[in-house]
Amino acid sequence: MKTIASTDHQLHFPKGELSGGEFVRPYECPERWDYIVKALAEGGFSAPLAPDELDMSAVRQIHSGDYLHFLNTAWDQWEAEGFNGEALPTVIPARRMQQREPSHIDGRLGYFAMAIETAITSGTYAAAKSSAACAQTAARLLGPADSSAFALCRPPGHHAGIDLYGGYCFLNNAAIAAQTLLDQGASKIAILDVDFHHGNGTQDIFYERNDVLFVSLHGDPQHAFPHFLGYADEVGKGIGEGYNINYPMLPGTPYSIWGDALTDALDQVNRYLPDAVIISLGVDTFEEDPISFFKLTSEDFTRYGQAISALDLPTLFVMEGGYAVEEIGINTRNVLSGFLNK
Ligand code: OKP
Ligand code: ZN
Repeated sequence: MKTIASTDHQLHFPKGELSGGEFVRPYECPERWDYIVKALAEGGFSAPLAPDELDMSAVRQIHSGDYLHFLNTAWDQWEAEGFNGEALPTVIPARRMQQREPSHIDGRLGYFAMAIETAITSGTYAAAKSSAACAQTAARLLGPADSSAFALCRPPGHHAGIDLYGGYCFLNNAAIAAQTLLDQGASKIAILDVDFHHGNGTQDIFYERNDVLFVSLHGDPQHAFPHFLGYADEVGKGIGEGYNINYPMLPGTPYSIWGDALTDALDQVNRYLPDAVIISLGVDTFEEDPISFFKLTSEDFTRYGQAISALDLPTLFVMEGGYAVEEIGINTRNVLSGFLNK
């Protein structure tokens, strides 16, 4: 299995994340990437390949033009305003307020934010584009020679919606990969999101479409970020009805319960008869993850990698979260080795 990864991820390294009312060193940090590369090398995986240049045509089908313009200009406008810190929103268009993009950068940040912990810095958009390029290049690899691939994306993508950033995400890498496969001639793609957090962005993007099935296993939004999406009664809309499936689970969920949800989710993917499956791979379901509440062990990652391989479909793994940094490499590798049965 080839890995696509870019050192340009380093262009995004905010100093602070707003957490528990304090600025802390971001959980989503550059070393996450290093630990994964190291564990893959130690496991005998081939060295990562750099992505091709991002083709924006797939990106423009996923994200709105005003949102992409915002990402392209936010940092420069923030700097021009003379602010000293990293760009964070402070005001949000809440209920009964105007959903209209203002000119001032404070208003623009709030208009496009779905959460306010995530800073934009000078290199953020370049890093986000390199991350999306990894997913797109890996998607293009899928074919007779490569039945699976791993896109080592950083920053992650599944919280980024049509016109929303936050939860460490700016461009929805998995969605861009799915659109790339559709543009290449696939007719149906399934996205299975096993990150601890609900993939609100991916759900948003495909909610009214039936050419992408979105299935997500995650912490119940009553108890877990992103709190405002991810309930089981969100089933899709219009022609998309029936093509969105959520499995919210409670604090303390062990593999005995999570694995049953996965079995059901894999059945749903099978029934859809997709041309390929994209796994939004977050390993923050790990028992020692500092910001999550499932109880999967390192061995459980191998087990579920094996279960995914039984789909017998072209499979693209797209990296999302995982914040137990010293274990992120092992846990990620275990999923991929389980999948490859090695
Ligand atoms: C990104 B991905 C918990 C705050 C959560 C944001 C989490 C983003 C996760 N107190 N903050 O899905 O792994
Ligand atoms: Zn997550």
